[in-house]
Formats: sequence, C-alpha cells, structure tokens
Amino acid sequence: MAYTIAEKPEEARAFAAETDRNEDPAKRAAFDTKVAAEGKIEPRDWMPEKYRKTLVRQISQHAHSEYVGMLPEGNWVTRAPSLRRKAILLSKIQDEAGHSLYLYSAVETLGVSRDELLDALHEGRAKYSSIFNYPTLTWADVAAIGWLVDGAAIVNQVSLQRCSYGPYSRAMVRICKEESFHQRQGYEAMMMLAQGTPEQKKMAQDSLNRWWWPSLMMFGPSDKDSPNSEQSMAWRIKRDSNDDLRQKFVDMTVPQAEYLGLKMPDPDLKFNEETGHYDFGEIDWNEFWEVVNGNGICNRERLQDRRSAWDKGAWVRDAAMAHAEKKDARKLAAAAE
Ligand code: FAQ
Repeated sequence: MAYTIAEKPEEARAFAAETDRNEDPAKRAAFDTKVAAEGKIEPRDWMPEKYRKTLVRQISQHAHSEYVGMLPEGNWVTRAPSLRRKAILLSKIQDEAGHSLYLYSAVETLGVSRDELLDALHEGRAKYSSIFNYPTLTWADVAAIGWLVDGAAIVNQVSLQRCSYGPYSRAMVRICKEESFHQRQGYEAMMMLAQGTPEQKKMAQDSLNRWWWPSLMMFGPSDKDSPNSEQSMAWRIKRDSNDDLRQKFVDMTVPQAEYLGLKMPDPDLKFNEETGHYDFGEIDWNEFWEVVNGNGICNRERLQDRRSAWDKGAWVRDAAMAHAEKKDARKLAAAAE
C-alpha cells in the first residue's frame, strides 16, 4: 500500500485541506511542492499545523523509546560475562542515551520543550516502543536485543533517513550508523552462545523464542489498522508502510537465524517462491495493544525506574543550572568592565 504524494495527489490534497482551513494557500502550495520534490522542511519553514503535530508525536515517541530502551539492557551491566562484554554494553547504552538527546532536540525545533516531553512520559501520558516492556531474563536477552531489536530499529530508521523533516532525517543518519554497530555486536554475542555449550545454545534459543514476536510488533499495527500511516506517508514523514518494513525485517533475519542454527518460533514461517518473501504467522495483536496501553509485563516498572532516575538526578540538573548562571553572570560582569 506504499504510495507517495506524487502518486496520489488527490489524497494528499484531501489531508492537506483538513489540516487547517485558515492557512495561507500560497504557503501551503510552496510546502507541498517542496515535499513532492524531495526537499527538506526546516524548523523556520512554514509547515501545516497538523504536519508539525504529527512530527512532535512520532519523534517524541521515538525519543522516549531510546530513553526507556536503556533500562532492559542496563539490568545486565553488573552481570555481563566478561569485561569486554561489559565495556561494549556500557557504550551501547550510552549511545541510546545520545540518540534520545538528538531526538529530543529535534522535537524542540518544533516548539515543544524537553521538560514538557519528559513530564508527559513520567506522568504516563506518552507512548514509547512496546518492545521495552519485556523483561531481560538472561544474558542471551542482551544479545537478542542487539540482534533483533536494534535490527528492527535499523530497518525502520534507514527508511526514516529520507523523512521530509530535516532535523529528524539528519538525526536518523547518525543514529543508523551507531545502531548498525549495535546490531552486529548483538549478532556476534548470539553466535557465541549458539555455538557454545548445549546450555548456552538453549539459552539463545529461549531468548529468540521470547523476543521474535515482540520484535515484529515494533513496526506497529498492520497497514489496514494504522490510523497515522496514510497521512504520514503522504507528507513523506514515513517513507515505507509498517507491513512493508516488517516484511523486510523478516526476510533479512530468517537467514541469519538459520546461520546461527536457531529455529524461529513460528510454525507458519515459510519462504514463498512466488512472492520471493517469507510468509509468517499472525501476530498476537491483542498482546500488542495490551502492551501499548500500559499492561505489558514491565510497563509499570519501566516508568517507575525512569521517574526515580529523574528524581535522583535533580541535584545534578540544579548544579548544572547554577554553574551556567554563575558563568553567565561572570561574562556579563566582565563585559560591563
Ligand atoms: N509501540 O498509526 P500507527 C530502538 C502506536 S528505537 C508502542 O502505525 P505511526 C532503539 C503509535 O504510536 C524504537 N506504540 O502509528 C533501541 C500510534 O499511537 P498514537 C522506536 C506503538 O506513528 C534499540 C498507534 O500505535 N522506534 O529500538 C507501536 O504512523 C535497542 C497507531 O500506530 C521508533 O519510534 C509500538 N511498537 O507508526 C534502543 C521509530 N507501534 O500516537 C534501545 C519511529 C505503533 O496515534 C535498545 N517511529 N504504536 O497514539 C515510527 O516509525 C512510527 O511511529 C511507528 C508507528 C512505525 C512506530
């Protein structure tokens, strides 16, 4: 169902008309032309209010995902099996924090402050990716997150590098480079387990069994049930549909599992010679919506941990502000001399 403004101009115009009836038609036309010509919309450019709101929604959810996404892996920093693994894990988690910062900055360019965004998250009003509400029970889960979760994130984010909003698209370019390292270290860690002792191989298989379906859910609801896709694709915020990206991820990952000698937990998974893609079983959408709506295994714990980290970090923020104010005052005094 993937289409673009150029292919479906009437639909794109219908969305546009809905956006804001009071908007200036000349500005609107310039915006549409720029988007259709693959130009980037920048923070100071005029944009329809609905376009701005859609970006705030998606980029903030993405930022929160990176921010909450540190927690499941953070659970294993003190128990990593070697110093090398610990160093890799620490640096990966630090990268995820960095990703959330680039993304919060991208949302700030749309006129929403970081404090507002974090308040919404801490008060349970904001969404973040369902995947981070699953527990990390064994070390193999850290490997599975790198391989599958970062793998799924890359498929989605490579596509978002072509997003029509400049700051988001540029953040994606840098994030993808880092995620690609994350995915490779996860696959390598999984390979060590899959080629290890029978217990290690069992641990790797158990981890794949638990993370496979939630990873497929990361791509969001099926296209037919995705209320935002049509408009976001018309505006070139999203460049590929949820189902198309999910299929891409399945096609890419199944051979990787075969190479590891692991079995995908899906009896319906089968290569379709006609389509050239893997057919796969039905996703449990009931589980997906339960997790999205706050009832996953770890939703409450994740929010509690974020709130607690925020409260414990208050003195650091206060100290940084006091230092910045002192520096500014010194600069002012020096300028007045
Ligand atoms: N979880 O109409 P659509 C990472 C919501 S980063 C929770 O299809 P849309 C790095 C959706 O927000 C992972 N909610 O929505 C890492 C919407 O709710 P709303 C995050 C979900 O926006 C790795 C409603 O359902 N990546 O992993 C989910 O067009 C390892 C209807 O859905 C991004 O955020 C879900 N899985 O498409 C970090 C990528 N799916 O707002 C640490 C950017 C859907 O209407 C360790 N985002 N919903 O109330 C996107 O590409 C899109 O926003 C989608 C959803 C594809 C996620």
